[in-house]
Amino acid sequence: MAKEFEMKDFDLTGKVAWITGASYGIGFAIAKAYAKAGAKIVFNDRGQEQLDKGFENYKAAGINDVHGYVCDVTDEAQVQETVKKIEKDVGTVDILVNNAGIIKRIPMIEMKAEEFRQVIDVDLNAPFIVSKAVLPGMIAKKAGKIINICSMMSELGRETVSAYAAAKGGLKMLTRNICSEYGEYNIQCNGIGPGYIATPQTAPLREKQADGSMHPFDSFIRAKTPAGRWLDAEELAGPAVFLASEASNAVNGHILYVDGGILAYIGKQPS
Ligand code: NAP
Ligand code: GCO
Repeated sequence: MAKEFEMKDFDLTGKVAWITGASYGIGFAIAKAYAKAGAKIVFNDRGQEQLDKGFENYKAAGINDVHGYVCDVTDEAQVQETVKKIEKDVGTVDILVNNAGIIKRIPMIEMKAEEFRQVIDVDLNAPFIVSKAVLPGMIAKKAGKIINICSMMSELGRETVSAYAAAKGGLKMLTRNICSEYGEYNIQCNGIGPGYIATPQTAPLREKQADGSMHPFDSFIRAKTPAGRWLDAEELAGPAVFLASEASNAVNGHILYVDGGILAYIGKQPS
C-alpha cells in the first residue's frame, strides 16, 4: 500500500538539482522555483563571462546557495568532469533538467548540414550526454528525476525550424526511452513542452517592426493560443516542481505540455 499523499511530497529540500544552461530564460525560472522548493541549485554555461552573469542573476533573485560550472553540454569530457565536480562539491545529482538549447530559423533548403548538426548537437545529443553522465548516480541511489525541455515542435512543424523540430521530436522519444530503460531503478524521466515563452530565444519573433507595429509572428501565435498571449517562463515553475518531486513518482515517460492550450486549438477563427 503506497503511503498517503502529503503536501510535503512537493518539497525538494535536500535534493541536488542541475538545470543545464540556466543563467537566464526558462532554465533560470525553473532553477528559482526549485530553490524555493528547497533544492540545492547547480547550473552551467559555456563561458565564465555568461556564468558570472548567471551568478549575478541568482544573487539578484536572492538565491545565494547556487553552484555554477563552465561546461559546454555538447562536450562529453566536460560533462563527465562537471558531474565529478558536482558530486564532490554538492552531492549526487537527484534532479536533472536538460534545458540548454538553441534554435536556428533557416529555410531547410538554405540550411547548411553543419548548422543542422549544431542544433541536433545541443538540443538532442547533449541531453543524451548529460543524462548518461548522471544516471549512474541515480541508479546507485535508486531514485532520480530527469526532465527534458521539449517543445511544441516535439509535436508540430513549422517553416524554418527543421533541425529544431527534428531535435525536439527526438528528445520526446529519448524521454520515453530513458523512462523505459531506467524506470526499474525508481528513476522518472519526463518532458515539459512549453508553448511560446517570452525569452531571449523568441525575442526575434516579438521584435517591433520599423513602422512600430508588432512582428507578424506575434499576432500569429496569439491567434494560436487560447488565452491570446505569450506565456511567461515563470508559468513553467509549478509543472517543473511537480515533475521533480515525489508527488510525480508514478508519472514516467510523459511530456507535460505547458502551452496555454496551443496543441488543443485549431486557432482563432476570423471574426
Ligand atoms: P535561451 O533564452 O536561448 O537560453 C538558452 C540557454 O541555453 C542559455 O543559457 C544558453 O547559454 C544555454 N546554452 C546553449 N547552448 C549551450 C551549450 N552548448 N552548453 C551549455 N549551455 C548552452 O532559451 P530559452 O527560451 O530559455 O529555452 C530554454 C529551453 O527551452 C531550450 O531547450 C528551448 O529549446 C526550450 N523551449 C523554449 C521555448 C520558448 O518559447 N522560449 C519554448 C519551448 C521550449 P549561453 O548564454 O551560453 O548561450
Ligand atoms: C519558433 C520558436 C519555438 C519555441 C518553442 C515552442 O521559432 O517556433 O522558437 O520553437 O522556441 O520551441 O514550443
